[in-house]
Amino acid sequence: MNTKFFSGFLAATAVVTGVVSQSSAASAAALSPSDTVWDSAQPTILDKSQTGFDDASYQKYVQAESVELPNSGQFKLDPTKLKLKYDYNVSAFFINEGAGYRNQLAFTSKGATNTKGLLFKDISCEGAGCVGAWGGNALKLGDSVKLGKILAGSQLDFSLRADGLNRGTGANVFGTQTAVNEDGLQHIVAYAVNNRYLLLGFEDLFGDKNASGGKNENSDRDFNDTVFVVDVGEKNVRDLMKPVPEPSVALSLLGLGAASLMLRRRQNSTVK
Ligand SMILES: [Ca+2]
Ligand SMILES: [Ca+2]
Ligand SMILES: [Ca+2]
Repeated sequence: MNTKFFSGFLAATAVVTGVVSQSSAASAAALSPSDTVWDSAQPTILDKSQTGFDDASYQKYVQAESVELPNSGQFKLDPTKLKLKYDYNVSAFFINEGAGYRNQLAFTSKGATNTKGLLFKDISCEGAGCVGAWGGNALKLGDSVKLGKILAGSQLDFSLRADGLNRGTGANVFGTQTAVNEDGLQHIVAYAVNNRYLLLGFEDLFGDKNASGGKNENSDRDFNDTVFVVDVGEKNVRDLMKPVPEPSVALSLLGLGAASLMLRRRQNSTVK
């Protein structure tokens, strides 16, 4: 376990409130745990030597394990409103996973392009650079899958089947719509990074922080359980950044440096 390599979702300034505007976009709902998409074969994975994608610069946004997520300092997006204004051949890139669960990730596109598909069937990562070592070694940092060409006017959405590889149809599925998640909680954060890529992080544990009993899983709310980047093209990213910028996320590079130093000194913390 090498959490010291990860400087975390940084920024000592603003704390994520767990509130990303969740109004509207009712059309986007999480896939059900029994959706056939989860039974699909793993789509072709391209590694970073094939795509030229550099995951290294995104590892600093991977939150230290079990530490509640502060703000990334990047531009926060509403993950329920990832609507593309321009056609683009979209890809998703695996950044890291701080999760013992064997999570699965899928997407939907609604609108001009109506489709859905599995992205990663077994989100497990062991070895150099991985947050943990909990079994499974299906992905390497920077591995990617193509979503295909998504036409302008389509809305992208993402669903996580938590520990779906083990739990199958009995697993929880968390999506971007807080109100639709069974625990009524936010399970994904989304940022625009460097005005160029979307960075998303899922929380895979059911329930509120440290809640137990019932379906609760003593969640840490660290939102690092599946961290991935989506390439929708720079023009789409800039378009998504247009509405309602949040003053609280004014970029603080000084804060970033300080947080990185502090977190590099952090010793291993409890694994969730
Ligand atoms: Ca975690
Ligand atoms: Ca895992
Ligand atoms: Ca977690």
